Amino acid sequence: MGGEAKHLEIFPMMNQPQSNPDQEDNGKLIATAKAILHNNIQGKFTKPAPKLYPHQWNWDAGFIALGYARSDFRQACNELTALFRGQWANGMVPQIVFSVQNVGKYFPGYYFWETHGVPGKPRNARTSGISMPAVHGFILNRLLQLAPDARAHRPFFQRMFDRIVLLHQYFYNYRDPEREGLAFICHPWESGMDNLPSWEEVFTQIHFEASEVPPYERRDLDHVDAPYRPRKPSYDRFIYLVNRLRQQRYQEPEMWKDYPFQVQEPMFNAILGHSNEALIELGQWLGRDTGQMREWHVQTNKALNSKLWDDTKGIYLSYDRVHQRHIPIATAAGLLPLLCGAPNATQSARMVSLLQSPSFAGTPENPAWLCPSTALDEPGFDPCRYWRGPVWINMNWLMFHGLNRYGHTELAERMRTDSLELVRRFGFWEYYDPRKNLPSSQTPYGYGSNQFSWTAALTLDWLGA
Ligand code: 2M8
Repeated sequence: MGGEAKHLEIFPMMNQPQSNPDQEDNGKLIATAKAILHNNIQGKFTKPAPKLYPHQWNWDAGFIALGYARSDFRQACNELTALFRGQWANGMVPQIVFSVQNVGKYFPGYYFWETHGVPGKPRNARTSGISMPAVHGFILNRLLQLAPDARAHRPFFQRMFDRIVLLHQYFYNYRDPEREGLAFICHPWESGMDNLPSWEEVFTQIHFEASEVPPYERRDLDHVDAPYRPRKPSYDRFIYLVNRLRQQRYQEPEMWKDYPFQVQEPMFNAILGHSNEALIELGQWLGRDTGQMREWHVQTNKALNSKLWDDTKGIYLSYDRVHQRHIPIATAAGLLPLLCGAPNATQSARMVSLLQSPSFAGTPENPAWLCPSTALDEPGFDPCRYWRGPVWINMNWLMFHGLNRYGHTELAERMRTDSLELVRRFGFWEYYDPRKNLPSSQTPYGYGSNQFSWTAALTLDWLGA
């Protein structure tokens, strides 16, 4: 049986009719997407972008693995293997595993993080000192479904399963001190959605002297214009937090005692929850005891609802556990508990109507591509600035699966077609302007890095290539 036919069995949603007039166009998209991934390969792993991100990033590696799953399964496995070389003894998988070849090309680089010699950090990998969303469980499960010969790859799946369980143990042991079922993030970079207006709300509560921000020089602005990237005050705060962590030599749990940024975020926990479910399935296949994962899964879903659901807005919100307050900002991340099955039918219906409302979909006069990262009517919304409003393909991909899970297949399909249309019209950008009606002279539409790896990889996954 060919790879394509097998794929159609597993993902019936993606079964495209033969007469699709976009077939030829899809062929070009597929070829370009594959070339992008190929060009971004750096030894054993694939960089997120040619220049802006010259190392291996944590959740990028997961999405990127899917881009290889059908055409080069070995490379798909390499991506995860390379990332987990950076796993710390306590289970933490770092946000970045640095490539020795690209020293000095990204800030903050390995030396800035000062993780060298930190107890528990692997000696043979250069890493940052924080983590990222735990996509690896459900990525591994999809790889199992797509493996050309799953039994032959059983040792890989076994190894990765153990590593991922260790990562989940880390989140539940070190990032959930009250044993609520919700892991906290300690830095906006851990959310993957670095510049959400939500983080500003937390930052207004954190006070520090200018002298507590070590001197630094940004490299991102060498590649991307300033209006599309975080502003200086945000960057100062990012660096202030890194400095706090490195001063503590990353020693958990002691360092959390008076650490000011501890946020329970819905997407981060929904991803963890969805990966719990995947680990249960994988564990069954491997003949492992999955009791612990079942407990995690139930508890996380419960806590998402009891603590992060906002019944007035009809969306999940982040909770700042240091300042003990919810952050009342609607973001795409607040819809993503659809992914792990947390919402009940009423909650999911409310989120679906919010997603179709002017808050996310715009109005007939000013329609939007789905899905803006920050709701269009939030004061912090900015259509061009990183995570403040632009559409991200990985968020859409997650949302697509969440919506399908709840039977909202039409809306899921819109998430997919909007994404593919953005890529087709404007190229493989890191993020896209959500406004549909802009005159083409007014904006480049796509922002950040072009030839962006996860945009290419998830396009391939959606097209079954
Ligand atoms: C962006 O984050 C990095 C820091 O981790 C940066 O801006 O320098 C985010 O979009 C993040 O989600 C992504 O993983 C990373 C690499 O693509 O870039």
